[in-house]
Amino acid sequence: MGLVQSLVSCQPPTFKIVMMGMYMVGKTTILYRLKDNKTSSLKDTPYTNPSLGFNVETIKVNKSLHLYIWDVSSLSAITKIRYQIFPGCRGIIYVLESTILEDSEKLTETREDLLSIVKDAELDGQPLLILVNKMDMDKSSNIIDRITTYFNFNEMIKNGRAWSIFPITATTGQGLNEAIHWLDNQLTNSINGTKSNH
Ligand SMILES: Nc1nc2c(ncn2[C@@H]2O[C@H](COP(=O)(O)OP(=O)(O)OP(=O)(O)O)[C@@H](O)[C@H]2O)c(=O)[nH]1
Ligand SMILES: [Mg+2]
Repeated sequence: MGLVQSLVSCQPPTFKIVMMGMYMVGKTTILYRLKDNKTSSLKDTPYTNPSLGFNVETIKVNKSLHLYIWDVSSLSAITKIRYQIFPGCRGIIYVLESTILEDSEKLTETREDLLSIVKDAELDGQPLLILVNKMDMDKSSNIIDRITTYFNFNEMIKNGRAWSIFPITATTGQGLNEAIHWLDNQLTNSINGTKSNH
């Protein structure tokens, strides 16, 4: 729903968001955790299968903002079909695992994937929320700093794009509210015409 239609219908604006990341990092778990909005409840862990295409859900963040999140299968990066859904997107969620620094193959693939996303003209300037998922599996300290340093996000994400990185555990919902709150702020600022960085 566009902004003008939202104002006319008194419905909150709904922003199309694309969520991407390598295979099995937890994208679909995040989507259904957000949809159910059941945080800190281990027994309600969403059940997922490897996604073949897209999963799409409307997430009612609050009374003034809804997100229409496209969970894009990692396979779609290989088949290039994900580019078809980029038009009209207003924000990006990129998911990594807390254990990524231990997997050199995934590190290389992730760097290439992220670079292609930040260079994509259709997604130019859109806020980028980086989620480091599976924090329950993290055995090290300062993993967010170490991942940020490894990828050199400050250098990689240029052109004044707002970005931020949050630790989460999708199975429990830990950290998700804070992360989505950051995205909510970016999108609300874009409606109000103000711009903030991370
Ligand atoms: N330990 C742990 N496991 C998780 C977490 N989030 C997701 N998982 C598990 O990781 C596996 C993959 O999760 P999915 O949500 O299907 O991952 P995906 O990124 O959608 O995978 P593709 O659709 O194949 O790209 C599942 O077994 C999840 O239960 C988490 O925070 N901690
Ligand atoms: Mg999936």
